Amino acid sequence: MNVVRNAGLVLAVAVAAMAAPVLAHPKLLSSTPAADATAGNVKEISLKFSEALMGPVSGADLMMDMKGMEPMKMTGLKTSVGKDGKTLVATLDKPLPAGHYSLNWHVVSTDTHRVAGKLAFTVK
Ligand SMILES: [Cu+2]
Repeated sequence: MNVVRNAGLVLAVAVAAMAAPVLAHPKLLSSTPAADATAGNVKEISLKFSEALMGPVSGADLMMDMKGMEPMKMTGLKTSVGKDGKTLVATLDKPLPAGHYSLNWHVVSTDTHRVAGKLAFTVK
């Protein structure tokens, strides 16, 4: 009886230990511009995450979306990790022209977990 009960306890502890790192997946907390927002004079896009990021393997592509056309990749985008270590910052040489955009981002947290997503916004 005791052996069976202890085996169950050991298993429960092992499952809890395995589940713990999942909590450390980088989660997007907020962004500027915000998702689906309309903004003016956008020269920088920042995404704040819940975990510290590894800069060299985190990045993003900015696409301009036009009706009836393939999304056009915007050139000159540079990405880096902000001073807080948890913000992905994408900067442009000059403010974006008016239009609809999608930022396809990917980040790797310091626990090596990779998460990707898409941020859509409009520039007026
Ligand atoms: Cu993780």
